[in-house]
Amino acid sequence: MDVRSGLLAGDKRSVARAVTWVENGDPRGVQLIRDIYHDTGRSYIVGLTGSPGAGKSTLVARLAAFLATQGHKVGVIAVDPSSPFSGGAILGDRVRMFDVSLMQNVYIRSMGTRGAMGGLNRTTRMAARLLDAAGFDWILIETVGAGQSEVDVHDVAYTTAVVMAPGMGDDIQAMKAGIMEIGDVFIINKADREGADRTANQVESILQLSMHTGWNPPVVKVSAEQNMGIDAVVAALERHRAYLTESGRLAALKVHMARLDVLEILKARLADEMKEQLDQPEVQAELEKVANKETDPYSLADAIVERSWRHR
Ligand SMILES: Nc1nc2c(ncn2[C@@H]2O[C@H](COP(=O)(O)OP(=O)(O)OP(=O)(O)O)[C@@H](O)[C@H]2O)c(=O)[nH]1
Ligand SMILES: [Mg+2]
Repeated sequence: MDVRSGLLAGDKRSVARAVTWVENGDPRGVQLIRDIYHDTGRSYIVGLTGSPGAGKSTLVARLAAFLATQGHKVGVIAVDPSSPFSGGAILGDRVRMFDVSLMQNVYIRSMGTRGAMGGLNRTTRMAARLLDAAGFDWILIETVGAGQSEVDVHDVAYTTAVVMAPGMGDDIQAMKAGIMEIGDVFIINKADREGADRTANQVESILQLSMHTGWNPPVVKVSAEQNMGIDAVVAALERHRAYLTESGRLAALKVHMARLDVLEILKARLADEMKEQLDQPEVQAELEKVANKETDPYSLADAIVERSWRHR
């Protein structure tokens, strides 16, 4: 079975190959994305972000199992920018996600910075397209918190869930405003521990102070470890999805992501084209002038851009 047919049939090994191609900037990945693009657009993409140790991986595993039990196909992308490796989960996550990854309707993939041509944002978006084509109707993306990651969750997911744990409430006031603003759903995990109510109340009161138009982010308490409250998280995600769909914001988000995809492609194309110009023999002498400070690099860049436009 070739990778394309395997992917479209939902074969996990084909999905794995395809994601690796995209991750490595392999031309076969580009061709595949072109081929399957029409078959995408059905899956719903949720980003889960939050501080290290908040319980994101545990929660993602529970969510995946819950959704799969309801008959969904669930793809999980764990983005770990600190890891140079990819294609396998980091050890801690692997242990936690091991059982769920054995479920037939669940596919788990971790992505590191290795390769990541065009950045992790783009690679993550493209990996989501592949999972989409493979029939995964829910895609869960785990990333570390705002400002700590190269991945801007808003550029890859429709609904952003911020995962917190008790005790973090004390830091909320001091937290970067960013994380409060990006959340569509706030999840207070480790509700089996003391302080979850207090944290939830703090988050709620901060949310009441901030301006919201059309959507008031809910605060949901769960215990991923004890598998409690997972249904409430799914319900909150479903409500936000309905809100995005009905308000037309989902369509706008998809255009935003399409724009980012095209921008990345254009940047790569232009970079290739300009490198070609730089390699022209006559430019060598001009580069020497820059080196000798007879001219500056901006002026030479201007000249090269102008020349390449004239040649069109
Ligand atoms: N008490 C309690 N512990 C939990 C719960 N969920 C996760 N944990 C524990 O919290 C620790 C961190 O969990 P992870 O799921 O790895 O957290 P994470 O947010 O994915 O962490 P990073 O990926 O390293 O940022 C682990 O020891 C979990 O067993 C919970 O609901 N209750
Ligand atoms: Mg994790």
